[in-house]
Amino acid sequence: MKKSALQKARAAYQPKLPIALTGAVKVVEGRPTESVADQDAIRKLFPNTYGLPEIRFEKNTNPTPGKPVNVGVILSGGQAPGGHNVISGLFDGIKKIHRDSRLFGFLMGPGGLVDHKYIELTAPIIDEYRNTGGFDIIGSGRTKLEKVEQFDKGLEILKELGITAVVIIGGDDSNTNAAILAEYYKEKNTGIQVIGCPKTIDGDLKNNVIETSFGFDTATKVYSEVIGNIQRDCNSAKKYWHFVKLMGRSASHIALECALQCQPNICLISEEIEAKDMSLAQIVKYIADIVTARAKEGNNFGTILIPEGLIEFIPEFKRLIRELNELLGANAEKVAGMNHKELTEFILANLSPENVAALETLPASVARQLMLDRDPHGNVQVSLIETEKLLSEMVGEYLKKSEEFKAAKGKFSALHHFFGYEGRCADPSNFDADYCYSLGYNAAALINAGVTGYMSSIRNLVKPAIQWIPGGIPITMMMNIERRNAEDKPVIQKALVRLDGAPFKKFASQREEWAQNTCYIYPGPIQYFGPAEVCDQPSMTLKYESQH
Ligand code: FBP
Repeated sequence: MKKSALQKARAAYQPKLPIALTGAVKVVEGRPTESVADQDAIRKLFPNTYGLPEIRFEKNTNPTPGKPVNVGVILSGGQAPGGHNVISGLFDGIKKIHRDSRLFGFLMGPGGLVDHKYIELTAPIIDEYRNTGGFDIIGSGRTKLEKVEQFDKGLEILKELGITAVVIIGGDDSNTNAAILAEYYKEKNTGIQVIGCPKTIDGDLKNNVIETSFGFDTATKVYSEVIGNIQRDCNSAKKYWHFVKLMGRSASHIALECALQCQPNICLISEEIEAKDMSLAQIVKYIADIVTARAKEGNNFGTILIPEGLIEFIPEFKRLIRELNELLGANAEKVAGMNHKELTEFILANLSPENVAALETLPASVARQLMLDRDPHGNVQVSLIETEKLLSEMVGEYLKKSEEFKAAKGKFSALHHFFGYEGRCADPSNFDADYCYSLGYNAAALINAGVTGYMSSIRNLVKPAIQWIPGGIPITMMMNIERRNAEDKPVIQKALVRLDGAPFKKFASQREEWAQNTCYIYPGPIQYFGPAEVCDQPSMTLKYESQH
């Protein structure tokens, strides 16, 4: 593979490890755990993996020699910077346990396990990918690993390759499936361990015990660089309003982090909109009022950050999506064979009149996306919905009728951007390079400790890497019961932006100032080499969260 000069220099970067992982480790067990909610139901569903203790690793002064182990690794879901480092950390970790250990990568996501598609990851392959972005070393996919037939099919290849541990690198849904797989393999006495790793740029796989998912740091730094560039252009030309939609599926963590880094004029936070029960019309008015206030001072320009999941949080559309999910989930077999026209007719004939009305307020393209485009987990594919255009069109219409805007001699000209794929495969920041390598190395320690159904956990992340605390968290501890595809399912609780959390409070305390005055920050590109205060900083979200 041909490499850029930066990638060549970057290949030599040695990711930092927590001190506890630098030699042999000692397992320190904490108290038994409980799931975050619905304890009885989760305990019943996971009789073999529920209630296990948290684990912390400490340096071991009296190590016992390790045995060789064959491990399988799977990348699941959307790409996130640092995935290759999780794999290289895992590789180095199992080789450290015993040099005859072997690592197999299942190709193109969980489907590779079921379809028996794999490669052995050897040192020359691993070395090609150290500190690089992307998931191309083995590819990723969104096949849902949830059926017994899939688990049994996977078992065949695991046995054939002598694999006794599988590491699943994924988001909340994939780690939920990792927990189900761990429970099944334990129940069947297969001797196969399953370990999860917290991945997603969305930042919504976090809780009291998992401080952040990997990839969030790099992706938000990439988006913030580009938003900063746009803001500088905006402040130079002073003639456009830039509507910037940012990835993040449901939660608004990415938008919030970019707002803290860039200080745009407006940033919508879906969780706040839901909490305040704001309708689409009220959101439009909120934006139009700020556009008007700036126009009064001759500032006919600005930047607006929009989380991609917004539509799902606006109460009238949330109700609509909930009913659509129930309807499509309950009629899954029936609708499977329908073409778009038949499906649309079926939906319109069966939805409540209130929700048909909500659907009709949307442009046809958005309505179609809500009805028809779902991923394998049944989620609305929010990245396809052009909320930035929907909002700017509605704001434009509102301003055309506004006497106040006319009196201010305001002008409104909008440009649209969507940042998502631009950041998902960037070369990991030093933070993500170190964090991911540690997560992978730590997963090897969890395998060596003989546990299953655990997520690799590295804590104390605002401190220098050497002080990070490695360990493992039972995945069942993060679970609750939620309604999915018309069924109650055990799932890892998604972390939405907390309105009482320090990052949101910081933003809320400053946004009026940012709206009226032009307070842009231009963060510039990620720096990989140079002083620690420039290169080794965690996200602002992590910093503010750790202060409270
Ligand atoms: P994961 O939750 O799998 O990490 O996905 C993150 C994400 O980038 C979301 O932000 C986005 O909505 C989605 O993937 C898009 O996925 P795809 O490219 O498969 O449509």
